[in-house]
Amino acid sequence: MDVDPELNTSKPVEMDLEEPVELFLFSNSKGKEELLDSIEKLNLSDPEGSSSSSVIFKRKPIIIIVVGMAGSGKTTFLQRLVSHTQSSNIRGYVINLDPAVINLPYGANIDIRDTVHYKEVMKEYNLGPNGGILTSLNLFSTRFNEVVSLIERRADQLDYVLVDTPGQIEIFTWSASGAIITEAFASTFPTIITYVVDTPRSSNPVTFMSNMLYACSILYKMRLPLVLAFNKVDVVKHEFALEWMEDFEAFQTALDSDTSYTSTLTRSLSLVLDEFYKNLRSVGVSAVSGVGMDAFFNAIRDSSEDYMKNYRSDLDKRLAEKDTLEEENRVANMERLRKDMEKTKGQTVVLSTGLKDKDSHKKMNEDEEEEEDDEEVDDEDAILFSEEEVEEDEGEDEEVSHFSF
Ligand SMILES: Nc1nc2c(ncn2[C@@H]2O[C@H](COP(=O)(O)OP(=O)(O)OP(=O)(O)O)[C@@H](O)[C@H]2O)c(=O)[nH]1
Ligand SMILES: [Mg+2]
Repeated sequence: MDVDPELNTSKPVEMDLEEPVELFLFSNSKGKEELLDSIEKLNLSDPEGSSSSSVIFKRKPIIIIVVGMAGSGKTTFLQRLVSHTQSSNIRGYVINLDPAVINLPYGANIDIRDTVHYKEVMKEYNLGPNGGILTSLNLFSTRFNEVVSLIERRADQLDYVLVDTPGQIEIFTWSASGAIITEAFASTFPTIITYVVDTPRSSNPVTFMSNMLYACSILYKMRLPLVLAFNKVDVVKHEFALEWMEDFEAFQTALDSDTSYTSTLTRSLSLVLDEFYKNLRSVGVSAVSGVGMDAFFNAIRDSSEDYMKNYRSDLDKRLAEKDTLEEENRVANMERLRKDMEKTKGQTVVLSTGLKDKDSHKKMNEDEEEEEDDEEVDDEDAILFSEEEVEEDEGEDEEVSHFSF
């Protein structure tokens, strides 16, 4: 698989910081109209003029996001998928989202390590390893629309996009950046989650149950089709797992030898999980020997059909709700601006573009003081940043501007 020259580069990329927008308010009505017109054009809540619903959905490529407990074999599985796609003439694209991996056994087209230096993030923000990985992923997710655009441009030449995730599963599955990345993919392409299970380590029924509960929580959190890949079947076959999932009594029998509290709980939980098992596909694979690859890709293809039939409409609904909420916010912002315009009568107002350098803060603070002197302004309606907001935003900017891409 060729490495993508567009993103896979160690060359630092500067963030484009926009200048704050200065707007003059007029007291006469013609000026007001012109002003309102120009405000409409600014599209306050959606500066790029792009809303999620305007994204054109593509049936291809299918995105496969690989998640799983630390050491379950995600990276080795990705390596196996890459070699399988190469030998079967399937056109794939590989993304590594694990900033802490030292040796990657496959050539990633997009590698988070080329954009974010995890050790420097740890040093810079005085973080531990998990905080470092999480912050790196957060920083990367701020530019994830570029990744999606890149794939969109190549969509016709790709069948699958394979995505490796960090070892600590919760960093991806329970973080805001994980949700941003997943939603960015799922709103543009059919997206399937593959949950890699360490089969030998799950042969104990209680461990099996805790692993399944985790998979279940991911299914409900991500609301995308899920394929269970029982990995390492070269060591222990996965038939026991299939039997436990299909036959509730077989699982209860396996628990008989265990009389602890956890076993009683596990017994009750297995009743609940019955419904969950019906909602997923399971395959046995070995990332080392290559067993089960065809079955895995069949499960992915079926899941992608499922995605188109069942999951996509749900996602569309959620995106539409989000759009409605954003529109409401936009209208509220416009109303605040209109009220402020009536009060300030011709004074300079600095609109927040979300990007604030020190000079603009100074200027804003000066403006604020002037305003206080001249006439009373209702604090709630003021467009200028409050001190708290300025402090908060400075923190955010520091994170971006200190960070070397
Ligand atoms: N026998 C066997 N070992 C495997 C298989 N897949 C992975 N392993 C081994 O499991 C260990 C962990 O594999 P990784 O691919 O690094 O697992 P990972 O989930 O990416 O690990 P983290 O990213 O650190 O969470 C390595 O020693 C692999 O060689 C498999 O199918 N069979
Ligand atoms: Mg890994």
